[in-house]
This record gives sequence, structure tokens and C-alpha cells, in this order.
Amino acid sequence: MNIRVSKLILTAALMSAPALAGTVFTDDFESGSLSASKWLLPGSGAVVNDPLNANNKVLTFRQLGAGGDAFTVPLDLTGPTVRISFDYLGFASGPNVGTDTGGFLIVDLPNSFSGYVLAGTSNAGGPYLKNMLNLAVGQWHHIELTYTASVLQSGNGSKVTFEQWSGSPNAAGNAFFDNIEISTTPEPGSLMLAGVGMLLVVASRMRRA
Ligand SMILES: [Ca+2]
Repeated sequence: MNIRVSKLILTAALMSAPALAGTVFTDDFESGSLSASKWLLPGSGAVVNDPLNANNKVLTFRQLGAGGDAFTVPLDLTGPTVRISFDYLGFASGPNVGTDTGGFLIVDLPNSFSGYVLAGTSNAGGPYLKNMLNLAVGQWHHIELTYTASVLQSGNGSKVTFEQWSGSPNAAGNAFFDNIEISTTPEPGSLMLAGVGMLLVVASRMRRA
């Protein structure tokens, strides 16, 4: 596997001595299904073979959705810093799709099914972080998001949900996620940037040999 990384740092905040990152969720989908211990109300989410690598299993969606389609079980996202990383692959069903292949992430507030669109492949729908825009189709991309939980008011009981958004011009089943990892990183209080979105966005491209 050759990994080529190109970093796009939109807004970097100094993070000194980040330690004790706690992983609260991982799924590489190699189990072949959406485990009830990890996923809540999976909707049309389904585990399928990676279109680029038949030996790998990934998440996709049988239908377009809105407001979330594959929800994690409630997680402790008290932070203060929350990190979400994953791989994303999109194909376009027609020339009008461009790079708006439909993948979106939403962070649901604790004990709720409403929340904030965190990132998506289109400006439409209001992604809070825009780092999934303009991703080339037909290849995997590794995405890392870091945000302060206070900005989104996430906390213990929050869910992260994935979907192929119904606002995308793409046909269902053309968006794929893999290697999802969600963790929280305690930081010294003196480094908190109160009320300011602290974003460290690393978009990289991963080419599978
Ligand atoms: Ca996988």
C-alpha cells in the first residue's frame, strides 16, 4: 500500500503535549456487518466489498438519506478535543455529480437525533467543516477532523452519523467509508480556545496498490 499524503491545514491551533487520547470508537467493517454493539439504527447502511479492493470491506448506503443514516451508539465525546478519522471513496453516477458524491458526517447532540453537520462533499447542507469538498472521485482519501467539543456542544451520549446525503446529485451506493476511528484528547485548560473553532484538518490521498 502506497500512501501519499498532502496536508491541507485550514486553521491550525497549537496543541502542546496532547496526551492520553482515548479511543471511543473504531470500525474497519471487516466483521462483514454493522455490529449492534457499535451501530444504532443503521438505516440503509450496509457493509460491502471495497470496489477497489475485493479483500477489504467498507460501509456504503443502499439509499440516499438526510439527518443521518448509520448512527454510532452513544459515545462519550466530552473532549475537550474530539478527533474523527476515516477513509472516504466516492464515485460519480453521472457528469453532473462532479465531486459532490454525497458523503456526509453529522454529530448528534447527547440524547438527541439532531445535531451538526460536521463535514460533507458539498457546501449545500451546511457542513461545519468543509474538508470533504472537491475530493477526487474514484480513489480513497484519508480524512482527519479535530474539533473542540464545546463548539458543537457534543458530550457524553453524542453520536456520530454517516450518510450519503439526499441532496447530492449522485445515485445511492456510490459513497463509501472505512477505517472509522473516533477519539477524545484531554488538553490543559490553558490551551482551550474559548468559543473558537479549533480545526486541524488533514486531507490526504491514499492510493491502494
Ligand atoms: Ca475495511
